[in-house]
Amino acid sequence: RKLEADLRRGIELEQFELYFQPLVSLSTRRVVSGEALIRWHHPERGMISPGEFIPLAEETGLINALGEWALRRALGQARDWPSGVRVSVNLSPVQFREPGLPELIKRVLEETGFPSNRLDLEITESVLLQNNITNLDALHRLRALGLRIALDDFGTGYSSLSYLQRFPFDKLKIDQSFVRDLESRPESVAIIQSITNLARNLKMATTAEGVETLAQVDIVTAAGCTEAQGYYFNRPMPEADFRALIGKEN
Ligand code: G
Ligand code: G
Ligand code: MN
Ligand code: NA
Repeated sequence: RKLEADLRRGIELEQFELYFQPLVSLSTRRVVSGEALIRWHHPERGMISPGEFIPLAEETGLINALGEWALRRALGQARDWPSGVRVSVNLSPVQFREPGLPELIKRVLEETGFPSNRLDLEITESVLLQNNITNLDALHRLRALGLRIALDDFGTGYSSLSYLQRFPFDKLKIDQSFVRDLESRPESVAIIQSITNLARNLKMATTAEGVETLAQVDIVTAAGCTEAQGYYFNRPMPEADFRALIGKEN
């Protein structure tokens, strides 16, 4: 397959770039973190979004090399940000199958000199899907490095609540599907309020994802979400732009 060969070569040649999307505190309205979102500058096809190549990278195992590149790059860039701004990095469930993942992350933290207490790792529920003791152990070992763990796309998987019983996440990222129709569906408002109450009682922060309108900002703020992310505030942007944005605030 052409795309697979391209991807392999793209990783060797480092044809990737990280964009960053701000996570904004709903109490201070300041940027509290940047989520690293990978982009591929394909030599023939131009910029390709991760939705098109992350699944292939996962099928082929190339996500391990790509994920390591993204982590190293994100930490290297975020090292120069003001110390009040964290960085959020997505981890694929496939990366969790590697027994050496916690060691790898520890090594990248050491090599980049990035303080682990400013790193959030975003994982999805599928990591815990098989009630896999190894994954649970990996999560505990990651947490022991001093970083925080956020559960991404919360509410879209199955039996989400059992995960919260098994592992103390630091944050829930409420999936954008619940935010999208907040203005038209009272059920979504009730769901977001309930997730936020649950999170507060379990001492977890919450990020409302995919916030696009002021009305949505007001609803998720009233519901008690701690942070929001979405086009209303900012689209994902090149690191230089992100740096300029946080530089103005700090
Ligand atoms: O940036 P965009 O909106 O196209 O992102 C699409 C998806 O790709 C999101 O689900 C996001 O979590 C995922 N993604 C972006 N960057 C990375 C990355 O570095 N690693 C992994 N595993 N997923 C990523
Ligand atoms: O799975 P994850 O939550 O990491 O994916 C984030 C994805 O959501 C990225 O592809 C990002 O570009 C996209 N995104 C971020 N904010 C918004 C938004 O306000 N509206 C929409 N439609 N997509 C968004
Ligand atoms: Mn994410
Ligand atoms: Na998400």
